[in-house]
Parts: sequence; structure tokens; C-alpha cells
Amino acid sequence: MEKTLVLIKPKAVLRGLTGHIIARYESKGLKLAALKMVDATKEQLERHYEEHQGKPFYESLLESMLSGPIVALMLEGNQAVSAARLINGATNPIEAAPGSIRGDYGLEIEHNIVHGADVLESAQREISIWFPEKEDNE
Ligand code: IDP
Ligand code: MG
Repeated sequence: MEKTLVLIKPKAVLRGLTGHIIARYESKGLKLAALKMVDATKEQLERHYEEHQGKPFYESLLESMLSGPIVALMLEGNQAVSAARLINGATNPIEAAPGSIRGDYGLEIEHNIVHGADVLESAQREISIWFPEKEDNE
């Protein structure tokens, strides 16, 4: 079954939204395959966001991801990558549809409250960053 990787970003964890966010994926039918709270390292975030290195928002994105604990989720289900992206909504919360997580819980693109892997290959790469211990159990 397809797996994807979601990160609940520090600001959402600090706002106490973790349970609400997880419930969105679970009620859709995605299964929690793994979950952990992590104080991310800069090295992990540099790997995670390597495609964005050099972009104007890169440094502040990393800073924001280092501002508190992250909750990492491995979700499993039919077309899990696309399903989670749709539940998350558009990158810019102003454009994200109401009913999506980003659409319902924020206003600022830089501080949208969840990350979701964009394609299957990214999901596998990101799972290896946040759940290296799970790689053998694919
Ligand atoms: P995604 O999270 O929807 O896949 P990406 O383009 O991969 O969007 O961007 C990664 C993260 O970088 C976004 O979730 C958002 O927090 C931040 N970001 C993306 N574009 C901008 C921008 O134009 N300004 C500020 N932050 C941005
Ligand atoms: Mg992305």
C-alpha cells in the first residue's frame, strides 16, 4: 500500500492543532503507519528542503521549522501521496480551499501548518529522513 510523509509544523503543534490535523487524515481513511514528535536538526531540514536551497524563503523556512517540535506522520492508503496533498490544500493558505487543513488553519504561506510529500519518489526520500528506522519494513 502506498505511503506518504506529512510533517505537522512547529506553529501548529504549539497551537495545539496536532490532534485535529491527524483526525483529518484518519477520517479520510488514511492509516497512521508511524508517528513521532521530533526536534528537527538543521541537517535533517536541509535534506528535507534541498529542492528549495537558495530560494528567498529558504532560511526563514528552516528557522520556522526549528522553532519548536515537529510531528512527523507516515500515512498509508490508496494513493496516499495525492490524498494527503488534497487534504492539506494549496501551498498558499489564502488560496487553499476551505475544508483543507491549510485552508482552515492559517493565513501565511511561510507558516502554512503542514508539509506533505508531493510525489511518490519524494515520499520515499522523506520517509528515509524522518523514519530511517522504518526503511526495512517497506
Ligand atoms: P508545498 O509545501 O505545498 O509542497 P513548496 O513549494 O514545496 O510547497 O514549498 C515548501 C514550503 O516553503 C511551503 O510549504 C511554504 O511553507 C514555504 N514556501 C513556499 N513558497 C513560499 C513563498 O513564496 N514564500 C514563503 N514561503 C514559501
Ligand atoms: Mg513541496
